[in-house]
Amino acid sequence: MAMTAPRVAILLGSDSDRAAMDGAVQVLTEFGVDHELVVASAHRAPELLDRYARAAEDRGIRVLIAAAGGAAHLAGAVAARTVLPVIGVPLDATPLGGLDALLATVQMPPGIPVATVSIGGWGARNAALLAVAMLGITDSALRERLRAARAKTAAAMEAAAQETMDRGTAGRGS
Ligand code: RP5
Repeated sequence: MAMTAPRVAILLGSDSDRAAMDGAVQVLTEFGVDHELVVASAHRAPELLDRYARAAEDRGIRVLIAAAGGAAHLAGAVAARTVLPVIGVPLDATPLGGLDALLATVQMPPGIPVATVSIGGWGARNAALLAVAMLGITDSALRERLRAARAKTAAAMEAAAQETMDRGTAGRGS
């Protein structure tokens, strides 16, 4: 673990969660947001997780993304140890398809919140986009990059819809 930290940390419950979080790494990289990825299981390495979560703020981390499958207490365990915002990504790692992790992550009792996103790859991307939006509160350049990315997506959809309508008009003839 580096002494000076990036702004976003992605915590994984297991090394086997790595591929599921590729989308988060991709989004953060696209937005130029420095990040680190750490495997720190809440139940298999509780002391590592404890040290990591408690040190995060002083190291300069501003948002934590915690991804885990099964009885996914990782995000809640992290949130209990820091006042930084924690985004939980429930992963599909068991025959229950991620519903187990979703319920474990989203159903935090009042007092210690976890911002829970959708299961698996969708959640991975959305967690990173939410982290970008959170950092954008104080980083106006990043906020503008997020605005531009959304405008680009909307413009691409407008163009595709227009093309479909044009094709339909051409198909009907005059
Ligand atoms: C959870 O159990 C991890 O987050 C992972 O999704 C799941 C399986 O972990 P491994 O047995 O593959 O290490 O703690």
